[in-house]
Amino acid sequence: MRLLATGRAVRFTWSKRSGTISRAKLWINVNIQYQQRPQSTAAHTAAPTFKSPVKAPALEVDGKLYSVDDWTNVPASILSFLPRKLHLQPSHPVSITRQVIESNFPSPTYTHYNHLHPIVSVAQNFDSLGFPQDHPGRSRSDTYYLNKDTVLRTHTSAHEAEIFRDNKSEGYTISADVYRRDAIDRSHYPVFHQMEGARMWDRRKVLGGDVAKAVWKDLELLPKHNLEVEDPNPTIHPERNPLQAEHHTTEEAEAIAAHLKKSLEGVVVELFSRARNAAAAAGNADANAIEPLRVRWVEAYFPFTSPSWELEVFWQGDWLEILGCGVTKQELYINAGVPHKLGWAFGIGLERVAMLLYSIPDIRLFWSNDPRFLSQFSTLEKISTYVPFSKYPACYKDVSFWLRSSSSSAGGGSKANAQDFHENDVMEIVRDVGGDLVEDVRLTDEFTHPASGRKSFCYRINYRSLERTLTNEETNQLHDDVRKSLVEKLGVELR
Ligand code: FA5
Ligand code: MG
Repeated sequence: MRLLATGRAVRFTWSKRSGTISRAKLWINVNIQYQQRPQSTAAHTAAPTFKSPVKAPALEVDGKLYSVDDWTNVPASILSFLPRKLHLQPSHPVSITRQVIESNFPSPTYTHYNHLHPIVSVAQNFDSLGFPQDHPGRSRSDTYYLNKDTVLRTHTSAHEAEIFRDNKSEGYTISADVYRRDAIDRSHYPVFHQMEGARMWDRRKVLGGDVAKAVWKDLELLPKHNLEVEDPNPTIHPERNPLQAEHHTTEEAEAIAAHLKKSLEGVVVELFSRARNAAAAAGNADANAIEPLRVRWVEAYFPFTSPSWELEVFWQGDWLEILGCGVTKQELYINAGVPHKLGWAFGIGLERVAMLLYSIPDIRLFWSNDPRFLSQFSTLEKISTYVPFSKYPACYKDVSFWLRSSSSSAGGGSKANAQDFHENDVMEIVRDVGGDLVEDVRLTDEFTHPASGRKSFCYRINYRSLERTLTNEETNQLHDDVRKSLVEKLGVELR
């Protein structure tokens, strides 16, 4: 869930427990080389190694120093994910999924970039893509900042501009880890992997300068499929999904959109036929569970494409969004010094696709080092339905609290009141205390006191380990710690 932050949050009381540090101690040097996550997916409380003070307040990551300021909000627990790089781990489902998708975008038309560093500038992540200054994605409630100019990339699109500028091939894919402050549930995780893809055509190089014709010709070369995809909307809609009329003709946008959609539908067909063949080869009744495959295009908005779409797949009774895409904004090519190019781009969530491909029920599993999970995956030729090793019992616990009223926070400034409260702050506190022992967190009640105007929230936390049964004492202790942390960090009053 991404909400618009209405106030500037200035919260710095990070807990020792999660390995983060208070504002007074920001000279601390976090050397994440020593912060591999623990062997299990259990509570995610890897402590950073604190080294001797450096002169200026700074954070050290991968041997590089980042100055710390009012924008810094990245906990050490999140930095500890940087070395994992699941998309490069042999036999990991995220890596196998990457390779299956890459095979649909072959070289030399497409160059594959898989080693781009996750720490990028605000300019790369947002400015280069035309994000407006007030876009909610820029807020500290949605994005992990190392400092005001530097973030953990929130998407692989952060590298688009530099690769357009590099101008090496007609297309590319970028696979990488990305980071977002987000909801907690089975399909959302603060670290996940995306693959970006892009394809462009050069006005000066296509036959007779006819881009639309060249694109249709290339489309004919794509593998045919007979998947029926629901696509009820017109390619271009003047208000909802406009043509970049000053740069493209309708024919050009139509051709690029058709090539884009056909390419991505080809990916879906490829993934599902592999999954179905695997299930059938194993004589598995689940082969039928994969059919009928329902897929649909919906209109979308991104600051760097127009028109834009998302592709959704019907999964476990609901529509699951797997990718966003569109016709690349011409300004990106112009700013990258290749104004004569035009084309499409997409960004796909690799975990989301891997969950569909292998029937993996919970996104936390990807981070597991449990051999009962990892041993089930081998190569892209041998895809098989994931067999859960067990389903351990859930334990639901509620926490209700009042936000501080605006008047009581006046002067304090650092605690949540109704203006600057953001749900992602609750999510991060729960994540910091409970780590992967939390399956999901849901808002179950919201209430405004009629007389005082104070706001109250109730969240239901589902504690469930993927690897063992939690004891009562353990869940009680975790929940108690969550409650304390909410009071300490958000200044809420428990009910
Ligand atoms: C983007 O990130 C755009 N950069 C995609 C794009 C690229 C659009 C190029 C146009 C051109 P979005 O925020 O929707 O878009 O994320 C893309 C995909 O990442 C989603 O469809 C989903 O599959 C995956 N995703 C998003 N948030 C999470 C999360 N918290 N956990 C796991 N997967 C996620
Ligand atoms: Mg989206």
